[in-house]
Amino acid sequence: ADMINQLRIAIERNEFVVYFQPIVCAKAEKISGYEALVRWIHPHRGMISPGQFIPIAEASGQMIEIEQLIIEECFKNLKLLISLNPEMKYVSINLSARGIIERNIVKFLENLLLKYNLDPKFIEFEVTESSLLNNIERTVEVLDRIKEMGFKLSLDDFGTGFSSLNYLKNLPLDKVKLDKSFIDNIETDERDHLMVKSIIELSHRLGLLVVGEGVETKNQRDLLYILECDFIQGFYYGRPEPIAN
Ligand code: G
Ligand code: G
Ligand code: NA
Ligand code: MN
Repeated sequence: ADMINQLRIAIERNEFVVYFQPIVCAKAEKISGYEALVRWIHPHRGMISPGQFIPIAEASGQMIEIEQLIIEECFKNLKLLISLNPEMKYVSINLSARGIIERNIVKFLENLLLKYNLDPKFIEFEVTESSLLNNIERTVEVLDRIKEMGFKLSLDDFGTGFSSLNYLKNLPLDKVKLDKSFIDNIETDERDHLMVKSIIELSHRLGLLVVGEGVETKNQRDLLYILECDFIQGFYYGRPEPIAN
């Protein structure tokens, strides 16, 4: 209850800061885009990670408001990010299960595009398999709509949920993000290596690009490159960081 109160105050004062982690083109080794990862800067307790407060905010119904603050922050920062790095192509924003089926999400996004005069091609939304489990029909409907508006869409944490292949077939995706758990042992575990190889091949055949997540070593990067993974994200290239301005 205390946390819920503090979150309410945090929303009022917008104590949330968006950090950006680079997503790098595997071939050119240049930054292709950034994933937006939120942090709560509490006035007394300092930085609180999303793993600590998102589950509570989701349960209390506060996530929608927080998510809208985050999305607006990303729209607001986009021009600055582009000016710092003219070659970057998108900012990728996590969308929660509730956020997707929120009644006004489409209208909210339309208004923000107008307010910041932005081209939607610079924004990508990440959805996870588990966030799609309930209300799949409504979810697909909204994601189709978001895609029609010109935003990009990726499937996050791929391989950790259920019915993954079904989603690859039925969602209007541009990219698949291969979960860190597959990458961790790619050098030593033959089966993980084979899974990654097969998922990349399958994704490409379906016309989807692939991001390898949680890449921490040069060797992991090199292996993914050989397997024709399109993009690399992880501490090897950079941690999530606030924009310097
Ligand atoms: O940023 P890591 O640095 O700690 O993020 C932890 C988890 O929180 C990840 O699963 C990530 O997807 C989730 N997360 C981070 N930022 C956001 C956000 O802005 N919105 C949503 N829905 N999830 C986020
Ligand atoms: O669930 P999602 O994939 O959206 O969240 C990404 C999470 O992974 C964030 O918490 C982010 O800080 C973290 N992350 C990104 N790159 C790496 C990495 O190379 N190693 C580790 N351990 N975590 C990473
Ligand atoms: Na993500
Ligand atoms: Mn992920």
